[in-house]
This record gives sequence, C-alpha cells and structure tokens, in this order.
Amino acid sequence: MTGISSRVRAFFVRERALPKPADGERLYAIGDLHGRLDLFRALIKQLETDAAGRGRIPTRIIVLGDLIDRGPHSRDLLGLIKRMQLQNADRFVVLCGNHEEMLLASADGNASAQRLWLENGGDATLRSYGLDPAEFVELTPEHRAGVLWRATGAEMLVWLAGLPVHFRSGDYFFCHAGIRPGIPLDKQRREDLLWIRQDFLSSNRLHGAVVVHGHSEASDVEVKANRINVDTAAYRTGQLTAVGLQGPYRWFISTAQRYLNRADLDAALEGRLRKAAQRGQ
Ligand SMILES: [Mn+2]
Repeated sequence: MTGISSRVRAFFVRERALPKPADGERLYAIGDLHGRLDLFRALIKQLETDAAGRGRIPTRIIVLGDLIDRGPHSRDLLGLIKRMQLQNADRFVVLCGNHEEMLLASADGNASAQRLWLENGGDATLRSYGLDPAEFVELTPEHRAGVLWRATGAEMLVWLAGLPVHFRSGDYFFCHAGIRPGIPLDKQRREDLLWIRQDFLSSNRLHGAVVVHGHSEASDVEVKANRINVDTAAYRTGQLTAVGLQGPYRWFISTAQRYLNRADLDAALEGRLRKAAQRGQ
C-alpha cells in the first residue's frame, strides 16, 4: 500500500514538472507536408478519430510549414489548407515554412531565391500548376515572377505572406525550423524560425518552452528535453507524423505507423496508477 501511494505521490510531483500546453486545449502539430495531399487527408482523418477517442475538449491543429514543393500535389494541398484555415482560423493554425518563403521571394522577382527554390523542389510546385520548369528557367526573373503571380493567384500569395511564423501554447513553442539558442523566444528572427538547422539541433539548452518543429528530416520523431521534431520526410517515406499534446501527455500519430515510445509507456502506466489510486481512495 505504501509502495503504491509513494509512487502516486511521485507521479504528482513529476507531473507538475512536465511541460504542458495551455490548460483546456488539445493540440496536434503536423510535420512537413511537401505536396502530399494524400497523406494530409489520411492524417486528418486519423486525428479526428484520435480526438474523438480522447473526449471533448477544444482541439487545435497546427501545420508546421513546408506545405509545398517536392511532392506532387502542392497546388491542391495549398488550396485545401487555405480553405480549412479561413473556415476555422482559431482552431487551425498554419505556420510559414522556408519553402513558402522561397515561393514568396520567387514571386517577388528575387533571382537567387528563384534559383534556390528550383533546386529544392520548386519544380514540382510549378508542375502542379501546369507549368513546365524547363520553360520557366529560361525566363527573366521578372517574367518568372509574373508567371507565378498568374498561376498561384494574388489571393493565395497574400494569404501565404500573412502566415505566422510561430505559435505558443503553455510550455510549448511551435515553429517550422527551430529557434536561435540564447535569444528569448519573443525576440527570434524570422530567418532563424524558418531556416535554422545545426545551431538549434545540436543545442542542449532549455529554451523556455519545448520547441515543436519540422524542417530537418529524421528517420523517426526526435524527442528531446528541449525540442520535438516531427519531420519524418513524408514526401518520400509516406510517413507523415503529428504530435498530440494535452496536459502532461504527448503522443504521436503517423500515416505509416503508430508510435509508442518510452515517454508514452511511462504516461500510460502513470495514468493507470492514478486511476487505480482514485478508485482505491
Ligand atoms: Mn523546411
């Protein structure tokens, strides 16, 4: 008996120390989509099922950016996500990724951005709009910009340009790539939030919130004390991943595989212990 109650007491002490999103909400953060409309649709269905099984509580979905490029359905995916966001702006948050940034700079006539974009999967986005990348390359930077404005439409570009680059809920901070360690979360530069890699990935500092991000492909979700990476390279692996967050709990949902990692097992065990204790008292 004393064994159980000391474990339960230890659980409550530990639970207070665990990071939590804002009280009274459940969040799902979805990793880099890169033109995979099929996987996005499948994952959204899985999230709906998951949410229904976890009880009624306001639920927010956060898309962590990089909607376009590489995969085949950038145009349709952009259209769908824009509609979903406009229909439910408070519950469906779309963050800008560096690929959206490259498209915006390309549509602005920036020649080096256009080159970088085409070298990084922008050709797939052009094809999704019925454009020929080989012909596009031959145009002047100004002419390319005009083609992009006509293809995507001003409304889409204005929507993309207005996307936020970070979101905060309780002890969690969401952004596309990561943050610059050592700089307060509210002072981060747009460029770092969209592009940063090694300086962030290799940092063991605690940043004042757990940073939930994508941008840097990993063979599996990465869960560290200071960050969670859900970019499982969906465009080529077929595995699109979301992290679910509610109270002190976190779990992963994927189009290819359901994760059950050590933290999930601990949380499940603690949940059972707590219920047993409540029944016993
Ligand atoms: Mn990226």
